[in-house]
This record gives sequence, C-alpha cells and structure tokens, in this order.
Amino acid sequence: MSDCRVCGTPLTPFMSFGQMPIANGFLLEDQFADEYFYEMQVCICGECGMFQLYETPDSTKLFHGEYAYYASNSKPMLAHFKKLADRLIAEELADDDAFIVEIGSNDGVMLRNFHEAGIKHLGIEPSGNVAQVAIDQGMTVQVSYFSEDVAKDVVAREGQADVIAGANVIAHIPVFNSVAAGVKALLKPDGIFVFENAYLGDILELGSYDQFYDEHVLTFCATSVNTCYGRHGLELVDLEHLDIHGGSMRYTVAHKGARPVSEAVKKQLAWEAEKGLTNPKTWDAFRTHLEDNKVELMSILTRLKDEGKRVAGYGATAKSTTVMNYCGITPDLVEFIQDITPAKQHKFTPGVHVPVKPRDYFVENYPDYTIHFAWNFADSIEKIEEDYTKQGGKWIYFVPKVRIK
Ligand code: JHZ
Ligand code: ZN
Repeated sequence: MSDCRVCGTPLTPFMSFGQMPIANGFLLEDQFADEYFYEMQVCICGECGMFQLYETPDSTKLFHGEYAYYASNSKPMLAHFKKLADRLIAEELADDDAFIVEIGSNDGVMLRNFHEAGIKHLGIEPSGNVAQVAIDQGMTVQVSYFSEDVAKDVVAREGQADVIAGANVIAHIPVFNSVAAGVKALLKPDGIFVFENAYLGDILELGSYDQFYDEHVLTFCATSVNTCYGRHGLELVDLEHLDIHGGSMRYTVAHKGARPVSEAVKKQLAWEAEKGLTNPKTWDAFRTHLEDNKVELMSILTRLKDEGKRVAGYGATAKSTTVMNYCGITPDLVEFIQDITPAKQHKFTPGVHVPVKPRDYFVENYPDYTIHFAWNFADSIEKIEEDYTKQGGKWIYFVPKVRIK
C-alpha cells in the first residue's frame, strides 16, 4: 500500500495499465534481459485531490546521465518557451538584479532566453547529459535534483529568486512537499513560481491515457495545485490553458496574499468541481474508453498485418511506451519508429522492443501507414512529411479516437 505523496492519506488505485517499463528507457539488445518493470496504477487522493501513480520507479532510474528526452529537439517547443521567457523578462525580470531559477532546465530549451538577455539565471537539472548541452552553450546549470535543501543552498549562495520556473518537470518529482517548501524558501516575497504540465482536464476530455507514465508521478489540476500548495503558505493566483503537449496548464503560484487571485483561477476551480475531475467515479467512462481504444487500435494493426501492409511509428515518445505496452504493440505489428533524437536512434523502445530509426530511414523506407505517437505535434510533423502523404502514406491517430487519415 502506498500513501498520498502530499498528505499521507492511504491511496486506493482505480485504474490499472499492467506492467510497464521505464518510459524513456530506450535500450540495446544486450540489455533486454535485465529490463526493469513496475505495475502502473493510477489513484486520486480522497483528501487532497492529487492524481498520482500508486507505484513508481525510483527517480534515479528515470533521470540520470543518459536521459533520452532533449526538449529542444521538438522545434515547436523552442518557440513556445521563447514566448513565455519574453513575457517573464518584460513583466517580472526587468530589474538589474533580477534572478530566475529554472527547475528541470533540460537542454536549455527555455533557459537560453534568459542567458541571451543577460539575466542572472540558474538551471537545476538532474540529468547530466541534457544539462551539459546547456552548460556548453554558456548557461549556468547545477546538476542536481530540486529539493528544500537544494533551494536553501541556492538562497545562501545567490539569494532569493524573482521567478522560479518549471516546465514539464514539477509533475515528475515525487517529493511534492520538499519541492513546495523549497519554492517557499527560494521565492522573493513578491516573486512567482510558474510551472506547466499536461492538464488532467484535457486527459479526461481527450481520453489521452498515454499521458500516464512513470515520469508523470503526479498529474495536476487547478484543484490539487490550489489545495496542495495552500498547505505550504503559497497560493494559486493565475493559470492559463495551453494547447502544447496535447493540452497543458500553466500555473502561477505566489506567497499567500502577495498577489490577487485571477478570475481564470476561480472559473477553472468551478469547472473542475462541476466535472467532478478529482472524483474517481468520473473516470469510469475513461476506463471503458481505455479498453475500447486498445481493441480498436489492435484490430486495425492486425488487419493491416494480415493484408501485408507496412506500419511504422512517428516519434519515440515517452507516451508511446504506455500505448505500446498497454496494447501489446510488438515489432511484428509496427516495424520501426522514426525519431530525430540521436540518443534514441539505433536502440529499441522500452518493453516491446521496436527499433528506433533516424528520419532518413523513414524517408527511404516509407511505410504504408504511420502511427502518430507524437500526436501532440501532428500538424508540424505532417508539414515536414508532406511528401509521404503525397505519395499515398496514411496516418493512424489514436487520440482522441482511433482513426486513419
Ligand atoms: P514529446 C516528454 O514526453 C517527457 P514525450 C516529459 N516527461 C514530458 O512531460 C513531455 O516530454 C513534455 C520526436 N520528434 O515532446 C522528438 C521527431 O522525431 O511528444 C521526441 O523524441 N520529429 C519530459 O516523449 C518525440 O518525437 C518531430 O518533428 O511523450 C516527441 O516527444 C518532432 C516534433 C518530434 O514528448
Ligand atoms: Zn493527499
């Protein structure tokens, strides 16, 4: 039995995905025998409303010197974070002594903007290989996990921050209370903590069950963010819905009483309450959707195999690890997955072991059908692969519904 990572209440799982490997654990053939698996089950804390995985692998198994996700490899992300950075620079970081700390700065996809603007910055990133990309480009990055102790160290060395940012990372950290206490200590009295992650409301509406995987140990919504940061003398003061990553929410948290609470927060809290977003009963239909989605996708893939068609995947995403392992998509059904990330290429996908190939291979071996495993970037990908579509190549979607285009 596992207890809520925020308030300690015992948890009861209500949705099970079976055995899962490490979502970004791309591997070589000689590593197959030792591959690590865990039981992936989802639960909601009845007390504080935090959506979370029942069991997760230790963080050191996920974020280390060979972390496979380089955020700058997805070009739409560069533009997305430049826009946020420009806004923060104009509105929050205008003073000469302004200081921004980014938790989980990855390869500098957002941090580069503060560096280029000559603003004092610090990235705190536990995966040494991605951190090194940013360091090599002149950014200041400390290779470590973020915690209350680390935050207090930063305060002692550098002082408090005007802005603390975290993009697609706060949901990765199981020690929620240590992060919140760290934010409380590190943030200037009028500073803001801005973070974004896949939004629970979009997952429910789209049926995007592939957003559940080991790295997303927590899945946030306005209700849980408001309640759980509230326990630490902090307050949700603003939020903004984003289309990025299949639907994300950007939350702004400040010291309690330091900033007015926006109408957007009140509206979202009301919407979530009306939806019953943190009530396990609300998720009954989602569970049925999960099973139906698997049956439909597998029946298409088996039919195509019987017809002798070639099927590939596009984007060896962390999300694809959930879909492929939950559905049982093996190399006899999907021949290979194209991905532009060198650290994933010439390796095999976690669990089901489908080979990952560079883009040239895709172009030279156009399949008949391609599954959009990076469906969140489908528009941008279909523009890049216009020739594939022109030559009769078909795309398979599974979010929000299974369909062929
Ligand atoms: P993408 C990761 O999830 C992990 P993933 C993490 N936990 C998270 O929350 C989200 O990111 C934000 C490739 N690609 O971004 C690059 C192409 O090959 O959907 C990536 O490997 N060609 C931090 O892995 C993958 O697809 C392209 O044109 O689910 C995209 O992965 C594009 C656009 C991408 O995230
Ligand atoms: Zn709880």
